Amino acid sequence: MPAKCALITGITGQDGSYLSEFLLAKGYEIHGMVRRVALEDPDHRLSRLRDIRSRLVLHAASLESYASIHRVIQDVQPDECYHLAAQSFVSYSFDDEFSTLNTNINGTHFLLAALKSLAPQCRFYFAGSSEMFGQAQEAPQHEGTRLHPRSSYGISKVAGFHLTRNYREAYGMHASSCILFNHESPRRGFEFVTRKISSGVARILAGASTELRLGNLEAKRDWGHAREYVEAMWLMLQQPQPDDYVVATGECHSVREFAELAFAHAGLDYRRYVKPDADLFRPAEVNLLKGDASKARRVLGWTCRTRFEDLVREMVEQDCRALEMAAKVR
Ligand code: G4F
Repeated sequence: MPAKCALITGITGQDGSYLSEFLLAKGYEIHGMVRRVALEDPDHRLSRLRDIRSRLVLHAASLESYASIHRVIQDVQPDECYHLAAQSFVSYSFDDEFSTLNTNINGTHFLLAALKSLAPQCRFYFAGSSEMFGQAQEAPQHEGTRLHPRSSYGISKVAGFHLTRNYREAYGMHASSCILFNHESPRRGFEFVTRKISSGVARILAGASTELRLGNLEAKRDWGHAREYVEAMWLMLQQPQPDDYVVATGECHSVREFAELAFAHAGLDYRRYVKPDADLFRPAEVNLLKGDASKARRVLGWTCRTRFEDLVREMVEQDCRALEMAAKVR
């Protein structure tokens, strides 16, 4: 049987790199859509793919250009398409609502429309987000919880979620969405709070920094390990019927707890180093996200395995190691 062919948007990111490794191990032929600048600056922009770069086929395209997406889909003719690319930093979406909405909504729409006309049998995955729940009326949140996004990022994900469902219902496409709660790893971007904290601890331990400025310490998130979340993406596309699934750990912790554990792991008291910074608060905060992944467990057989404490430790250790400080980590 010929290898299945997967197209991944956002392949250069945390999830894209884990998903690529997972699919390569399953014998997939993998194509990735990347921005042209990434191909011109591979050391920096393709760093997460360094070890597997020679086994991937990368295509230059932009989420803002239907023509470029159309060309890639025509050339690749994928069996499965994993749409991970987005402007994904919630804070930035307050600074530039227009580009967040344009890129995220149009990108998803362009992909769905191109697949519908060029590869209608292709199975499509959309990376939805728990930010779609926003100001949720209940906890834990599940597939039926009312959506109340609190940022243009959240709104763009709601639009992508509805577009995906509509292509499924209107055109019979195998199009599914995951509602992913926060998922982290040592490959997380430095702008997100978990990596900001783990790398901040490493810098303080190395003497390269004396403090860490953070915004809302009381926000609570459901943090899992990204390596496990990409398994759910694949499982969804192996189902006979397309559908939507929450993927989460079901546990939630505050930013303060994350910081306390991360500093404690390095033998430090976070209260000495973490400085509150009002400028880092968001105009509209999502206070508590906690997911109910029972449908994913029941239908997909998906489970999360990494405990919160182990996730924090792994991130701190990797960042310390990167600064050659591993020996000092307890
Ligand atoms: O790490 P964050 O920036 O992630 P956020 O906003 O929850 O979004 C992430 O998870 C979503 C899934 O739920 C994804 F869809 C999205 O793409 C992204 O991956 O912030 C987490 C919390 C927030 O409440 C924020 O206000 O941490 C709080 N926080 C406090 N101080 C901070 C900081 N966040 C950041 N980035 N930087 C701070 O200094």
